[in-house]
Amino acid sequence: MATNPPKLKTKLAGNERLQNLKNTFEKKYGESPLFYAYAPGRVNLIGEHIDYCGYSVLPMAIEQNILTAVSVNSSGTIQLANMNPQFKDFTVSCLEDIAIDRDNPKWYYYFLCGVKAIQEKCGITLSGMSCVVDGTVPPSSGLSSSSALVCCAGLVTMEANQKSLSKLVLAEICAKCECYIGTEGGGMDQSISFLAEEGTAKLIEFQPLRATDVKLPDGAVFVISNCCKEMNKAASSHYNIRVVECRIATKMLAQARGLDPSKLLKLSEAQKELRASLEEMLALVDEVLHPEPYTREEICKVLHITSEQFTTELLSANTLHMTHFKLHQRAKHVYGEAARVLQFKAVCDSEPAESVQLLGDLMNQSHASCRDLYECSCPELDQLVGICLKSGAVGSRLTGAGWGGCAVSMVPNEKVESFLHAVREAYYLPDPRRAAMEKQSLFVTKPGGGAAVFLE
Ligand code: ADP
Ligand code: NG1
Repeated sequence: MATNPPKLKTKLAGNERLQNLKNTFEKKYGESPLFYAYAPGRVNLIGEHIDYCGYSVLPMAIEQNILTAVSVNSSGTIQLANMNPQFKDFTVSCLEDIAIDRDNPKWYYYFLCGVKAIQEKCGITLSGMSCVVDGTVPPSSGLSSSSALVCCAGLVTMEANQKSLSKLVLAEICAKCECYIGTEGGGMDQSISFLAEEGTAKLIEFQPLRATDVKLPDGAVFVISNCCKEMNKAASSHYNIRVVECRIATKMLAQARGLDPSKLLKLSEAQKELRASLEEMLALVDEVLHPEPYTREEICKVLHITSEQFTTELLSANTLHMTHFKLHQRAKHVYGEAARVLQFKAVCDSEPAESVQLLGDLMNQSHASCRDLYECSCPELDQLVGICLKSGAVGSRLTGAGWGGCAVSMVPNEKVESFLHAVREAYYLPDPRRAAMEKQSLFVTKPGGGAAVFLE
């Protein structure tokens, strides 16, 4: 259904975070906020690094979010401030096109991605705004702080300019606009940030974008644990390298089966064109792609393209340096992970007696695939996942982009207390830096609601 994000009445009394935000806003701008908006972060339960290949994913929104207080004015500028002093103030003209510097991914450029989404969609001259942002999603930790910020900014800009867009449209345009920061993301994070509903995880499908409820089993909870190593996607090329490898693998599979590779970009498109099952695609990968890394020369030869075409058509700005490409391993992960998402959903739907164990097994297989085939884990995450499993989790895996950030574990209800205690003892307390971060790094999470506007 094409519904808009909700507008809720809220009381400031008793809400310390909103009250603090309001006080800071008033001190800074000498007026009261007109409204507030928030957008949640998310934890992806299964389906890693497959959204940009066109495959469905299974996230849920978390309680941590980006919250913004806003007033509207005729200054011709957008003024941005942040409750966290690490994120410096920024002012930009809203009468011109919004420029985003992808070589320098400062926090306000993420906000401006959301602003730009509305400017482009509605084709309007934007109103001036004053904003103060307050975030509780740990940055660069796989819980989607960047997209929560982009989505919150999109919602703020829509509301400030009195436009009306559905959650689906907002999710689509924010996903497209976050790419201006330089990462070629797939749209999972923006979709769940707008389409989440309290109490349920969602299967997110793409083209067309759709979100379906997934009822999680009653016998277990999901626990997030941060390995305390950050990985900023836009400031590194890890993420886009994987996007590029998947794009090239698509073309190599297409070429081997007599399809026109120039027309296909995503591994799901190759599957669709070949009318094959995921199992058949896995067999095709084994048959067609070799496990040794491919060189540029070999790929150009197979695809009958020049080195210049290779650079302009296949690479992105921050992957121009790449010389070797692991196509077999990446494609194996993607088709295998896409199948695991469908199996996870099927178990949740059919609720067999051994649901928790079956889901845990799928999560463990997902982590192994991310670690060994997709190589998006890191020693800290592997250590943490190992500790979580030893501490009573039935399944544990990295969540989000990886190379740092968080793991998500499925823990039977009766073991939660002993699990938290054991992980604290084994992973956090022995290291003073981790110990200092433990409170915000290890917590039980439940499916939360999506982005909303608040009025006092
Ligand atoms: P994630 O996996 O959390 O989405 P990214 O590395 O993609 O991580 O993005 C993190 C960036 O998002 C930060 O470096 C910062 O620029 C921005 N960001 C995250 N949280 C906030 C916040 N509360 N306020 C301002 N900017 C934020
Ligand atoms: P995080 O971990 O939030 O940075 C990123 C991508 C997702 C998805 C996951 C891996 C963006 C904004 N987010 O999420 O689209 O590909 O990695 O599954 O690029």
